[in-house]
Parts: sequence; C-alpha cells; structure tokens
Amino acid sequence: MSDKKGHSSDTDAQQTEGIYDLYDKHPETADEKVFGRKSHSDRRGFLKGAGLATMAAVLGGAIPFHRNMPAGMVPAAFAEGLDDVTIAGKDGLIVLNDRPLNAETPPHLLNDDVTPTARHFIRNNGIPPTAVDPDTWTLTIDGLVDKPMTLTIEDLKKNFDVVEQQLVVECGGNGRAYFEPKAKGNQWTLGAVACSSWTGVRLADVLKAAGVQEGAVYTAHYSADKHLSGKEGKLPISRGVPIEKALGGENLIAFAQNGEALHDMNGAPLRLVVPGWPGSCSQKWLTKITVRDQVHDGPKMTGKAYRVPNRPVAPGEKVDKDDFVIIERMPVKSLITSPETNSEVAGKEILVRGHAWSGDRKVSKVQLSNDFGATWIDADLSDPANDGAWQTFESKVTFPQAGYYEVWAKATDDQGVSQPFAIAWNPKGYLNNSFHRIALVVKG
Ligand SMILES: Nc1nc2c(c(=O)[nH]1)N[C@H]1C(S)=C(S)[C@@H](COP(=O)(O)O)O[C@H]1N2
Ligand SMILES: [Mo]
Repeated sequence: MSDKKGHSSDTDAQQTEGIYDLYDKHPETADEKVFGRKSHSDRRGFLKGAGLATMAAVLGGAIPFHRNMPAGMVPAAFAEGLDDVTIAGKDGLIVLNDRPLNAETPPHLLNDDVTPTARHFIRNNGIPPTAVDPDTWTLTIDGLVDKPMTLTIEDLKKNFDVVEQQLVVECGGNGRAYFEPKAKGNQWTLGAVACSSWTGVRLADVLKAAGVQEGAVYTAHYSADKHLSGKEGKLPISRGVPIEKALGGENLIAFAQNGEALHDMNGAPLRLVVPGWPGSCSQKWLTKITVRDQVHDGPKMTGKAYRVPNRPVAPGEKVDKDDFVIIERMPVKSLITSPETNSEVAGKEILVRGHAWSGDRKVSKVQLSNDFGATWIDADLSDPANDGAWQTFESKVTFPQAGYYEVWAKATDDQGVSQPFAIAWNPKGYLNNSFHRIALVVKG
C-alpha cells in the first residue's frame, strides 16, 4: 500500500487504473475486482474468492468484518492522500491549488486540542495582500449604525475587552472530494477544519459601540485581498451574516492566533472568526464591516456559492437557482485524529482519539465502530473550552483478531442530530458530514 491514492502499485503490476480511479468510474467492476463478487449477496463467496488475496495484499491484512462492508464502497485505505508540499510557516499541509492557494491538513496532524497555526488550513479565493503593516491597518464600521468609525488595531485593543477563545473554522466545502457525481471546486477531503485559539475583540462589542440601527438585517465584510483577475475594485469574496448571528458573543475580530500574530495566509493582521458557520463568513484581511438593511449580495453570497438546495435532491439532479438557500450553521461532525489512517497498529486494544463539533450547538455523544457500523461504543467526550470550540473524544477500541479494520466515528449533537452514513448530495458539494472512516491494520 505504498501509494495511498491507490494508483497502480507493485502489488498488481498489470492493473492499468488505480483502485481509487476504478471505484470512481466503474464501482461495480472495482467491487468485483477487489472482493471477487458482483453484489452484496455474493459477499459470502469473498473468503474463497480470488479477491481476497488481492485485497489482503493491498490492505495489509484480511478483513474480519467483511460481511458488514457495504458494496460499492471504497475502503478508507484508498480514500485519501496527496503529496506533501511545503508552505512557509505551515507544517505538513496538502496543497490542492496554488492560485489561489488552498491547502488542507491531514487528520492525524489535527490531533492537538488547539490547532497550532502551522497546521491551520488555508482557503484563499483571491490574491492575499502583501507587506501588510499592523500599525497602520484600519477597520471601518459603517452602514446602518449611529456612529460610523474607523479604528486601528491599537484602538480595538484599547477600547474593547480583549478575549482569547478556541474557535472552529471549517470550510463549507470540506469533504467535497467524496461527492459522486463530483462537484466542481477544491477537492477538500477532511482537513479544511481547525480550532486555533484566537485573540481579539468581540464583533458584538464593536457593533454595539457603533450603535446598530433598527432595520439592520445583515453584515457585509470587506477585505484587502485582490481578485484573481487583478482588476481594481473587483472583490474575490465579500460575505456576511444575519445581524442576530453577528451580535453573538462567540464571534471575534481577531489579531492573534495561538498567542502570536496571525499567519499571513490566515488573514494577517486582522480577520473575523465566526465559529460554527461556513469558513467563508470569517473574512480574512478585514478592512470594513457594513451593516445593511438587506441580505448582503457581495461576491460569493449570491448564485449557488455557499448555498444548498432547499430540499433533498438526487445525486446529479439539476436544481433551479431559485431553490438554493444560504448555508448558515455547519452540521454536526467528527474527525478521528489518532491513530493515523492506513497505519499498522500492534496489540488488540488501541486508543482512538479525535474531535467533534456542531455549529452553534454542543456535541453530546461520539460513538465508534470497528465493524462497519454493526455495533458502536460511546467514547469519552470533553466539554468545549468555550462556545464555538470543538470537543475532544477518546476511547479504547478492542479488536478481536489481527487483520484489516476500519474505525468509524459518529457524533450526535445536543438537538439529537447525528452524522449520516451517506452523503446528502448537493450540486456544489457542501456540508459533507458523513462518518469519518480510518483504515487500520492490526498486527497480532
Ligand atoms: N478576505 C478573504 N477572507 C476569506 C477568504 C478569502 O478568500 N478572502 N476565504 C474564506 C473561506 S472560503 C474560508 S473557508 C476561510 C478559511 O480560513 P483560513 O484560510 O484561515 O483557514 O476564510 C474565509 N475568509
Ligand atoms: Mo470556505
């Protein structure tokens, strides 16, 4: 299993397509090739079939719970992995695109309760500003307010409570890579999420000081990055949130990340952090917030951007543009951060650890399964450090014998909503909160 993406490897020299590609294009053929049977009901033939040898060789062991494994599903061992590329001040991020720069963090590098700056993902829509000067940077508050104002970062620190909070930022498109049919856009797998400790002032305090007027409906966020076209005045992104959300105490105008200046690619010197909502609400390189009397209509607010159909749709279905609604809170989700997927583990009892979150809500339970979802155990779950922080889960998982296993995680929030097994498909590939699966080879 040297090639994580499953492209032709030395274990199967005559194979022309990788298993990943094959599952992509011809799931039935792939299933037949891998398991040696056409349908789920034939699964019993698997142990005797020629597929066993192939599969065991590629995965590194037989699959004790193979009867439970749904047909047509790519084993998690093949479901992720691209080459590491280096970005200054970042550690181990996988680059998906270089212009604009987009990079995600492999789950096992997100094991810390508080995400180090070096491991916070990067999602840019345009070209970031260069040579920013925190001493002369200003933030303007205008629109439907009694006292429009322009403040330096020093003014923010002097005039408002400075607070430090652990806050989840997750891109609305995190998990897009697993949609079928494929959705256009960055093919995020699992790592467009992080929970750093941010220092700043509360957005609500600043808005209240400016005096939000009656009739305020939405905020509009502006920044100093440039559109990819380089055209003056053309904005790469300008989003906002309903005024009720903006006035929540969890949102920060942040000037520090994990006790130091923000990373250039994470919005230095000043950004919004709106936890639990699509990352796109958290404007980086923030220069202005306008309070509006209507839903904001800046770039990436309208059309199909950061929107989903207002009803469940079939995979591949064409949806009328009038049937799209703006994504608000992000759904309940969990991520296994230890052990690393595709690792070999020794011993029959393994500590499994990770994080769980649910936008604007608390997670009340995380469950783990090592038998493809047939049985589940409850993991220990920490309280969030503060509103908007993720929670950490941990549990020993026992494996009955050596072999290939998958560990699945499922979180349930305080409204009783759980992660689904299957992805609710939508045209732009947002909000994929299906179970996280890791692949483990247990050595006897
Ligand atoms: N000015 C500006 N702010 C932005 C963006 C951007 O392209 N420009 N991208 C948004 C999106 S889509 C996401 S998911 C988050 C990602 O934050 P990060 O790059 O610090 O991880 O920033 C948001 N804020
Ligand atoms: Mo995003």
